[in-house]
Amino acid sequence: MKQTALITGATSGIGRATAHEFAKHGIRLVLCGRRQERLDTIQKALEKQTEVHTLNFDVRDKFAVFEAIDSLPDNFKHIDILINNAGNAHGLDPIQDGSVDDWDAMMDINVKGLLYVSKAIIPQMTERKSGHIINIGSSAGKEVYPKGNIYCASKHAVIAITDGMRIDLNPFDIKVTAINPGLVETEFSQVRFKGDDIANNVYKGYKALQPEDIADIIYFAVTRPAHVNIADLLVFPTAQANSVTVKKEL
Ligand code: NDP
Ligand code: 8X3
Repeated sequence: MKQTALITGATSGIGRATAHEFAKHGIRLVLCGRRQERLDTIQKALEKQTEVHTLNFDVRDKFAVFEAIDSLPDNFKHIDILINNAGNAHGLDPIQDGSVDDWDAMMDINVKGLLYVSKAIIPQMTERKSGHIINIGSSAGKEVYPKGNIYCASKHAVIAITDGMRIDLNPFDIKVTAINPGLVETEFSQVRFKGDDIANNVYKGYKALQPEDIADIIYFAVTRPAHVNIADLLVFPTAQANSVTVKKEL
């Protein structure tokens, strides 16, 4: 039977690449994000390959999350695969100089937003005793790097939540996976540095992961046999050994 995937943060980067990868394989798509124009463009491109429905909401707004997911038409309501991908870093500052607004954004989007979307989807999965939840964590959820403080905390929380989900959803045969990338060339640094030129240098001098590399891994994870769950995966570009060790040729 045709599967349906709901992807948050589908307007850019890893989420958009995953939408393209899933569409190639005929997976029905519910694409979420705040930028409607982009959702429309992606929908138009992918509708040649699969059925696509878009939802426009801010994951920080719990009422909007529940309302949007509740509004899904019958042929998109049954979600087999949830990709909790929406998220970003906001700022890169020592803790003593950090902006409270940046901290709020990271905890509200990366942690609480992921929880709201999960809360809206999990009941149908437990009822059916099936489903696959993939949370996009980060290498920043495995180690803390200088000035990474709250972003790293939010991604450590994503990994803890993923582990907790896997335990609590174990009686329901629901797979739960964390995929934790290192440096991926997306709009991530544009958002982190708020459009500052620094963002243009983050991926220079080495070959960073591309969003398609992560999409490929996500597709691999969702196509394992029923008895196989990729629980937790850390993936770096070859040039990266950890958060602060990157072989650059500038
Ligand atoms: P992008 O900035 O390219 O994409 C982020 C996506 O998240 C966009 O589609 C954006 O959509 C969505 N988003 C952001 N804020 C909200 C919000 N408040 N409500 C709804 N959607 C939101 O970055 P990436 O593709 O790199 O990031 C995707 C995930 O991967 C994030 O969780 C990030 O932390 C993680 N990650 C990224 C790495 C990297 O190096 N790039 C490495 C490790 C993990 P819109 O603005 O339209 O709402
Ligand atoms: C994104 C990778 O190293 O900027 O999660 O935190 S990093």
